[in-house]
Amino acid sequence: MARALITGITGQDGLYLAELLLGKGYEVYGLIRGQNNPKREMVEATVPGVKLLTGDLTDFSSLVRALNVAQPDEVYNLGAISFVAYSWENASVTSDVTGKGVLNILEAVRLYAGDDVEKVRFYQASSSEMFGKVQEVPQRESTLLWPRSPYGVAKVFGHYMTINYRESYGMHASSGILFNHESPRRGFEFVTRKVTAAVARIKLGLQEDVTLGNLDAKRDWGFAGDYVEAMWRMLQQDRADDYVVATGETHSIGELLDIAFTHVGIEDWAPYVKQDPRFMRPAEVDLLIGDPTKAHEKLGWERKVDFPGLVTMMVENDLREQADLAGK
Ligand code: NAP
Ligand code: G4F
Repeated sequence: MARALITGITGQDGLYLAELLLGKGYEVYGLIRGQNNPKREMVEATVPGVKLLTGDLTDFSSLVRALNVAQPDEVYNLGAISFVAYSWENASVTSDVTGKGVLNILEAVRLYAGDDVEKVRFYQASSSEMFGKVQEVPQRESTLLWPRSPYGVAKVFGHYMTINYRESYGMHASSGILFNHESPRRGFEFVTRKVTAAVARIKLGLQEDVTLGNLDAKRDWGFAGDYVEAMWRMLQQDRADDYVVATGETHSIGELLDIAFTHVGIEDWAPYVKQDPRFMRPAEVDLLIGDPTKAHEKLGWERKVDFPGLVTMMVENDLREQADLAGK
């Protein structure tokens, strides 16, 4: 039975990846941080087969201990401070976790594997946020990186460190440059979930409007359940490599609002949407669109859920969830 260790098990991708690996018969370990993490119960209820180990990406010895217990064939490093807006106000801790945390786990894996350098296959959760002030449209694996946020800068460090461990030590270390991916498990701080939860609450009469930041931003949005499949496929290749995972389409916040509001029968969303500079960023990534050709050709990966399907899936989930919460 193959064994895997996932950091970031309490997050959106950690849960989908754990479900995928459990379904394939893996023994799955998840790293959970903090002395009484409030998400522990949710993880135990959602993916009951996962064995939880305590540890933190900033604590090297906790990673070594987790590796010794889990004895994994595959390590998926999904743990990070992942909210871009937060990273300006918390740049130092973002660098420690999202950047240096990658070095910590790479080094822990290298020491754990010893002479048998390919004993463990490693996945790093890199991000389209690394493209920042985009130098090419669409963005591909070779596009020059120009991050625009402390989060993006930390991800660039982790990305190049992963490549460096592959080239220096021969580690089977791959980096997935994933474009935005969303789901009913997305955190409420991200714009898609903020919108779908608000639309559901407006429809149910629980909220009057929603306040957003930059409505001109465009993203290449896919479904998280599709994207974890690409992570797993990367680690099944004979050679480690880097891959862009994206839909190849870009959509604006306006299109997101159109689909979400229309789905609950509201054609004109303007009266329900306010703007506040509070949600604007000091520097913005305006146009993200990925070229997933390499992932299609080498991994045989294809997305299954399109943008309208994703948004309506999230609105439907939030209608149920918000009605339950309100006792309706
Ligand atoms: P997420 O829902 O925000 O989950 C982040 C995870 O990291 C959580 O489990 C969190 O644990 C954990 N974490 C935070 N600080 C940690 C620390 N010091 N040590 C260990 N774990 C820590 O993120 P996601 O959407 O699932 O994304 C997974 C990964 O892919 C992240 O690295 C993210 O940056 C990257 N990524 C995401 C996207 C996207 O669109 N979703 C796109 C490209 C790349 P707690 O719950 O305890 O805070
Ligand atoms: O949903 P977002 O916060 O996602 P963002 O910044 O693109 O980051 C996500 O995707 C990255 C991949 O490129 C990941 F690496 C990262 O970990 C994370 O998962 O914001 C999307 C866009 C931005 O342009 C933002 O300015 O939406 C715009 N936006 C407009 N109003 C808003 C809001 N974003 C948020 N969070 N909240 C708003 O009210």
